[in-house]
Amino acid sequence: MIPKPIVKRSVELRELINQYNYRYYVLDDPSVPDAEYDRLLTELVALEKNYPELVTPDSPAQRVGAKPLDAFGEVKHVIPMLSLANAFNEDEMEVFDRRVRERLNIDVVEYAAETKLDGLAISLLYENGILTRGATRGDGTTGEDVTLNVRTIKAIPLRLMGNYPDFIEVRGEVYMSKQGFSDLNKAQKVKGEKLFANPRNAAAGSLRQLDPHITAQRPLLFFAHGIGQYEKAALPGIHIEILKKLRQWGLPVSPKTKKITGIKQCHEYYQMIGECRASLAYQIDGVVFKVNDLAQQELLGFVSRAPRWAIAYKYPPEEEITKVIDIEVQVGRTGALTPVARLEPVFVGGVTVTNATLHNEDEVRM
Ligand code: 5U1
Repeated sequence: MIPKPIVKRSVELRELINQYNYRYYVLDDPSVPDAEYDRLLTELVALEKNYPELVTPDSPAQRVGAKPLDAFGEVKHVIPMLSLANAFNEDEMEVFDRRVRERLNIDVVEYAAETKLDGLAISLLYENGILTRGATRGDGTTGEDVTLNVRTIKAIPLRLMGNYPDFIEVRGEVYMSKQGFSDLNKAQKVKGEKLFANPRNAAAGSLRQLDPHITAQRPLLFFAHGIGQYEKAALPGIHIEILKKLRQWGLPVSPKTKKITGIKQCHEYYQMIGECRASLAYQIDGVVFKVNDLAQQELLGFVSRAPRWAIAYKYPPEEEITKVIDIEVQVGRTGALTPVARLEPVFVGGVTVTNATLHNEDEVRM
């Protein structure tokens, strides 16, 4: 028999740690210093080590612990994970809005406006409030089972809070902040290990590790932006309201998400996010507009693996000016010669760039 005060303390610790996680990752409003959080987690790990009967799979002390896998299993997405059609300028955005209005036979469309993170699409399954599966998008129909790795991401709750439905599939993006990426590359350099080209590659490479202990050391974050399978009766019929629910259940949702009306507000949102893009803690490559009403989404349907009710309005790549200090010629394994420019370090898109492969002689000469 485990002494009652020990059981009580373990329950208390789990609740406190989950609450602190919520404040940190969902509300972006930390309520305790990191050292205090670490102290409580260490205490819980020790309790669960001394009394293994106390262990519950959703305990915050059980995020890491699994042995490395030989390979990832396959996951079939019951509802395919779609991609998004793109707009690259105002005209293309207006064509999208006009088509939506025409198909729905309405004058003005209400949209949910979101930032488009440059991360890795992921599906999270919660059964009776417990995270039971995490899967990558893969080809949209079949992804990889990365449950053990997803469990190590502190921003992803192992147990939902409040009045959650019995069954829900949450979809979103696993990503790395610009700072997390820079710190990771510094640490990789010190260890003499491979550097990542950008935060997206770093997030993807970290989530696809066969050893969850490695994933656990990587600064991965998560934003939810939608749902897959769900019980219809359990959720509101408005996308923005669903995101509010996800947030209440403990899932991080981008604070930039906004309800807007009509194409003029689409342009204003695009402009507003564009102006603060460089100062965001994470990389985005555009904004996403989704028809807010789920019944209207259903009427609009899909075309070639992309919904007709959503569009990604892309920003041009971030640009900076720097000086070429030198050009070296690298010899590949096959003997191919590649000129590489050594650059005066320049900070662009959250990354310090020091080298550039020179693929196109015409552009280099300009
Ligand atoms: N914010 C956001 N990103 N993103 C990517 N929402 C969102 N929705 C997506 C994708 C691929 O797809 C659904 C519209 C199907």
